[in-house]
Amino acid sequence: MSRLLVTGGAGFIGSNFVHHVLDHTDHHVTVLDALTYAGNRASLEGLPEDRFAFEHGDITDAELVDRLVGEADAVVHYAAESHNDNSLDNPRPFLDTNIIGTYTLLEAARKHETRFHHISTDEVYGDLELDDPERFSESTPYNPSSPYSSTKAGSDLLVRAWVRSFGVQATISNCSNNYGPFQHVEKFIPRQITNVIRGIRPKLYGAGENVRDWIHADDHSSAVLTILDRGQIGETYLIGADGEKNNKDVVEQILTTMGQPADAYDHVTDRAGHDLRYAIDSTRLRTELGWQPQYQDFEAGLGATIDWYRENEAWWAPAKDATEAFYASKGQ
Ligand code: NAD
Ligand code: TDX
Repeated sequence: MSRLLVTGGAGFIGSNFVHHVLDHTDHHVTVLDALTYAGNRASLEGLPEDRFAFEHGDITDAELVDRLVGEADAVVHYAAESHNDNSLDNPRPFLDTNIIGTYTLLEAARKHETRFHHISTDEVYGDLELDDPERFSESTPYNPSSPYSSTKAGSDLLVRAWVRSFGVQATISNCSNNYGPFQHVEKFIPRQITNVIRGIRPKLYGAGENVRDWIHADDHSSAVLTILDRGQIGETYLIGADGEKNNKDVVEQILTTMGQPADAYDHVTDRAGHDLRYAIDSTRLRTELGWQPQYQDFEAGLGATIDWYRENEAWWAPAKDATEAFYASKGQ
């Protein structure tokens, strides 16, 4: 049994991870989360009280972080400002949380000699052409495009430096786009599902040719647990499930699954600097650590996600109007 400190555990992927850990292991979990607009305490309801604790606080709070890291056997660091569109509007919180927050955690892990796993993204590698036969791998050079992805790249480099300079026992994973329950309605898939539920036409940026490599959040969780168990200290592992799809196909699939005509969507203003394509080669994780994704069927996973949003309107409704007002102000 281990005591895990999970930062950002009230967010989308962090909460999926907490549920996964409590369902599949006997670890104890403490979540540290600032409950920003993206955090939702309701994503952590019904968890076993003897194995779960919640701390409301900020990862830039060095005193709090020092205490919590000192009490943990391992830190799994999900907390971040995570939305590209917000980073184009106001980059500052991305620097504070993604850079200073990660630094604050690393200093505590260094002091207490605590195992550290850093959650990152494939966006640190920039983007690929649609017809590029190569995919991102552990040796792809960093080339981030947005304020969000540049702060994630910066946080990854801090982790690498703290490993090399101070001997921090850290691993890093860079994952592709996640989908599943508990994702904020600002993100692509939940935005379109909840638009259809509300009778609003889905909104596709630009021509919709951009490709994302989709993985179910539960598969991301099993990969992170695998790296925590068997990952080599100081190493990076890419997480992906061979789920490349362009945005237009995803919107059409949402519409048809929800009983609407496949073309009942609008093209809206494109994202500035919009990355064209992400694609992950997760060979290393599969061959060296023996991980396999369980959700191989995107259509089935998307269908279950649509059902979840239909059944959990009380979870997402409070954020919907403000999110759409923000997008409307940008012509999106
Ligand atoms: P999210 O925005 O849904 O959740 C982020 C969580 O962090 C929220 O609960 C928020 O309250 C918390 N948080 C933010 N700032 C904080 C601070 N200063 N102190 C404490 N808590 C704070 O994000 P997500 O989509 O779940 O992403 C989680 C992690 O996974 C991020 O590091 C992100 O870069 C990475 N990631 C996400 C994806 C994806 O598809 N969403 C893919 C790859 C990697
Ligand atoms: O309304 C929309 N219409 C649209 O066409 C929205 C919100 C998005 N899009 C497009 C932009 C992207 O090509 O859909 C794609 C996915 O957009 P997001 O959900 O914003 O994700 P992305 O920018 O790809 O980043 C996500 O994956 C990597 C996460 O938000 C990041 O945290 C993660 O690092």
